[in-house]
Amino acid sequence: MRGFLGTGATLNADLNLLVQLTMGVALLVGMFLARRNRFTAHGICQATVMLLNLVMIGLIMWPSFRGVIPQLPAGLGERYYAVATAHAALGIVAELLGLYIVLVAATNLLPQWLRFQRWKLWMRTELALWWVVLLIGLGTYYVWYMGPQGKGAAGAGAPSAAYATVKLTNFEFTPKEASVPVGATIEWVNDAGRHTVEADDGSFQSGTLLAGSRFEHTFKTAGTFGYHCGNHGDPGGKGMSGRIKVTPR
Ligand code: HEM
Ligand SMILES: [Cu+2]
Repeated sequence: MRGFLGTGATLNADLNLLVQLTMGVALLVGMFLARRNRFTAHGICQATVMLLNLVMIGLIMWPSFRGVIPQLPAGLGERYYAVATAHAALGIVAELLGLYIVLVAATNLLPQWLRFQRWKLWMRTELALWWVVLLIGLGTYYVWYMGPQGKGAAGAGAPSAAYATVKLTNFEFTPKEASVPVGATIEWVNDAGRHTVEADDGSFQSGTLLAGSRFEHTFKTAGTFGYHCGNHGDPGGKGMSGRIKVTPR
């Protein structure tokens, strides 16, 4: 689904953006709680953020990053892949370090030699690293959805290049051929009938779409992707079929 911030990003990306900003602020609030010696509240606050972020990584960020992995390391010369990779790599470190600190501070699970004593050093390092990751995350959002290619023709009511719609009407895909930059999401909207959207190479597949249903796929690789309706078309542009041209950034 299209997001609510008007940038052409997906709903997941917009949700993640808001939750991440809230959690970043929550960690700062948690730091002030510690300064005021309210250590229980501090611990609950910081641990909640660490655990909630595990959910955000599992549900949104890791699935999204999986689309980037096939482009590595060749794609690292491009901003689109480089910024996401730097973010993900540091993000993994920040999350693991955070969980480790929670383990040491809130449980007795770790043996003595795995426990640290210098609380301030560890927690300050984690907070700084977290904010670096957060900022690179904002950078990822900018490059993916708001940069020169991200926003595309948005503004004048035209579909943004980052998010385009193909309609299924009259046993046809309209437009039959769409051209979008890497990272764009195509949403197929079925007006009538029972159809499917299936990549000729099997890389995406909608299942049966009834009237009014939608399906979307994000293209993270450049190339031309033929697709067809499993009920009324065949691979290779036969019958009810279409093509998405994904251009490099
Ligand atoms: C401290 C931990 C982390 C923080 C604070 C954080 C923060 C953010 C923020 C603010 C965004 C921008 C919103 C968005 O585009 O969804 C973002 C996006 C993203 N993050 Fe993270 N992140 C963290 C960890 C990770 C990890 C561990 C991975 C992957 C292994 C990851 C992969 C991604 C990807 C791929 C995106 C783009 C998602 C999309 O727009 O589809 N992040 N992150
Ligand atoms: Cu069909």
